[in-house]
Amino acid sequence: MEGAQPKQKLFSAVQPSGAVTIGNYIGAIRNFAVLQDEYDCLYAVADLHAITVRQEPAVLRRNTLELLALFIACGIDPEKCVLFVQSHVPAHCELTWVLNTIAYLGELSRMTQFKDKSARHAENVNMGLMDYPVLMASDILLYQAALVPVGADQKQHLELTRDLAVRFNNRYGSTFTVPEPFIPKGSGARVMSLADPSRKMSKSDENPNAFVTMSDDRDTVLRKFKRAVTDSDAEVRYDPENKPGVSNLLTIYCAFTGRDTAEAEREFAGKGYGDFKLAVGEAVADVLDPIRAEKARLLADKGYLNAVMKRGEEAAARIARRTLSKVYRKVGFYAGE
Ligand code: ATP
Ligand code: LTN
Repeated sequence: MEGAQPKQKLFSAVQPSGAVTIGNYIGAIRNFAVLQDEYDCLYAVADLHAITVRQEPAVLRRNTLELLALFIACGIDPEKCVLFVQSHVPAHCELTWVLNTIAYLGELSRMTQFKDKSARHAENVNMGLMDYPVLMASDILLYQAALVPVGADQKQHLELTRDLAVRFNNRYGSTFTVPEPFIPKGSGARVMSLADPSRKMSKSDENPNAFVTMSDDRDTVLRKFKRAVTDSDAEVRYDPENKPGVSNLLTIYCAFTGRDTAEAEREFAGKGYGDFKLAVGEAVADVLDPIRAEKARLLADKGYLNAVMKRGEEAAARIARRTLSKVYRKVGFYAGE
């Protein structure tokens, strides 16, 4: 019966830490719009997370607005969802402090992303980098989210979030909803680098040909796919073990066209890699072109974006405050008589 059951809450976020890649899009952002009718969705621009690696202040400010515009251009409707900037809602930092007291150094230092980023930013292994998953847990738990759409690389952080929620609930009484990850099925959950298909596609890769960003124009997209690493046996076949480059291109092709792997293999049977790469590039550019145009249109209307942000902040803060008050009460903070 329509309206009989309140919708479940869903939360996700993306860091404004640079150009958003087609990996971010396939693994996360694309699903945000798909889920908005079925769930009560909150989506954040995770600027607090972004400063765990060094950011240029003016660039961070610009990227925050760009990411908000991109969310909307990718189909997230600010009338249906709560769309906000993480640092605008102080409860994220406040809950992080409390959760820090039940998070163990051992579990945080074991996180793959912490180990990776510590190695990549050896000159700046700061506390924030280690505490990153606790802040992420706070994001999710503040809104009592049941579902969290993320790419496969965030699964470990989701598990930690669940552990912290259960630990808190056991110690202080039922407070938090224990969330489930929502990871896209199959290989689309992890888009690999075009230059080295053994690594995930990452916007912080030093080689710009390794990734395609959501703002790359058609020529750039086609050029990057033309240069993508494949192999020497000239057969378009899905075999991630032995043909990681071609398999990654097939994954991308299928994600952008809605075809399944077998269909795509048939389509390119007997064709060379040149034709295949061109078709992948065109499929991607066909999706990116209208998104890029819509994003540019939105960025020209700052007043609108600021209004969306403000409305999102108010709605998010209201929900977050409720959870935080409950947490403060449970841990024994004196609130007056
Ligand atoms: P970086 O690559 O700089 O470490 P990131 O892209 O992993 O950053 P976010 O911008 O916060 O970090 O990621 C946003 C979302 O995109 C997350 O849900 C993440 O799981 C997803 N994601 C990131 N890279 C990929 C990828 N290569 N394939 C699929 N999903 C991805
Ligand atoms: N760490 C995430 C971004 C992020 C996030 C969240 C995702 C920050 N807070 C809460 C889901 C829920 C990443 O994708 N790199």
